[in-house]
Amino acid sequence: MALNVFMSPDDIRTLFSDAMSRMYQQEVPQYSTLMKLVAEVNHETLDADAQLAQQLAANNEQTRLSVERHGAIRVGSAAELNMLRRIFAIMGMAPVSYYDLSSAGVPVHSTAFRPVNETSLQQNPFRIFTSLLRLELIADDDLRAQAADILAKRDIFTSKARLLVSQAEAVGGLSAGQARQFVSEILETFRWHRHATVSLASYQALRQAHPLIADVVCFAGPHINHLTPRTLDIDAAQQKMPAMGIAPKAVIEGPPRRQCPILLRQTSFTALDEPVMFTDAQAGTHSARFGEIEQRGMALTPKGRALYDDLLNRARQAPAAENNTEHQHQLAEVFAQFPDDEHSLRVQQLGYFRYQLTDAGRQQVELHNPQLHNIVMSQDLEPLIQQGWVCATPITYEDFLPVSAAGIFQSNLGSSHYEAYGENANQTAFEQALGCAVLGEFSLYAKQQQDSITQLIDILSGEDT
Ligand code: OOG
Ligand code: NI
Repeated sequence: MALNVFMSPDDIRTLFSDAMSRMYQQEVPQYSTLMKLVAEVNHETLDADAQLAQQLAANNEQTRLSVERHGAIRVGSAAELNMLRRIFAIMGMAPVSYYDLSSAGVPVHSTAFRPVNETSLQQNPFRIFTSLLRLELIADDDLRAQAADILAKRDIFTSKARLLVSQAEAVGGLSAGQARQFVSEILETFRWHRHATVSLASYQALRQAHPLIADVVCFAGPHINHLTPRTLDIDAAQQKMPAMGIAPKAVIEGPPRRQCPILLRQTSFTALDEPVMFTDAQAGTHSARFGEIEQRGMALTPKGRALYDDLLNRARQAPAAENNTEHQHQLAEVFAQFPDDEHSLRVQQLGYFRYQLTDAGRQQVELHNPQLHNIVMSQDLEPLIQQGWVCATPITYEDFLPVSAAGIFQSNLGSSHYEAYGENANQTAFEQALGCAVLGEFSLYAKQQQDSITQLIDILSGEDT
């Protein structure tokens, strides 16, 4: 089959992201409300903030904003995770980063499947935070064996989905028709099931061990548990949620509000209590599915991230705040030590930037300004930025934060408190289940930054014609 008859992985991902969004809007109407609210806030924010609008334009991010979202699923076995990796690969989504949630009392470890190259991210950055249940953390032997047994018996993929994955792998892609069929087949895996696959008593026993275990083990598949649109002003969105009938969680996770947003800020509404039928015809409820919104800022270098982690730890040592206003106030005080202007963030190498020639810079190249040559030789871009010949735009953070993710998980586990499982990270076991190593987020951002510099230097040295 000739290459050009395949639908591009980016286009398949967009079909999938749209289909998931439509399905979740039908399943969880509050998600539609959130989408409307976010669209409204984004519109108002862009109208009021010309600089932000310009930054999005410089990063080619205006188009992706309206389709941008992430989702989350939880699977029960190595085989399930492995198959998901193959499915997501067809949509141009690769596993990035390893997240250990066990230290926060959640018996899973995770990765995020997402596009990694710049054009794919610009088109549609759809990400799926994917967690694998760690049965070895269930203390009770019988319960652990029972859970393993239930999981071993289920197949969360349709046979057509399996067939299309093998075909795509064999020939290197899917035709448009196959791609549409593929998306509709894999949608089945993420659908909500009102009927549990176990009796009420089994459900209760697993739930007693940990609600998350029950969520993963007792259903026919890994229902999508939230979809998250990206807002440009999470404080405004959080404030507007109650008026639209949605009660947000107590605090916004992540860094405080800043002039130069960093990493990721998130808020959510708590999981719905939904009716479930058990195999012994008993009725009950289960809560798994919720809504979330996020605001994305600049990706940080390892040095910037270390500072973030350090300040966040310090802020978390203070007694928990009563409400979000107070929490944000406490955070802001501690984070006063994190530089908040682009120049400092750049020269102290705390964040990643994309370097591009400005129109004024292009003119200088055309005029063969000899100053350019000297600057290129010195490998120092700052003078060019000062002259206005080069602009540096923050690179958007595309990943997740383990402490925030733990906060989101926990806000959905009800009022009970769950003890940490101790230092239990096991990236090797996770990667073995996955079938490959996860990519490191820092090297991806460093490459984006370096690619922009290489391109720029080529133009400045007249090597790009
Ligand atoms: C995933 C929670 C993590 C995020 O945005 O940090 C997450 C889950 O509850 O399965 O989605
Ligand atoms: Ni999320």
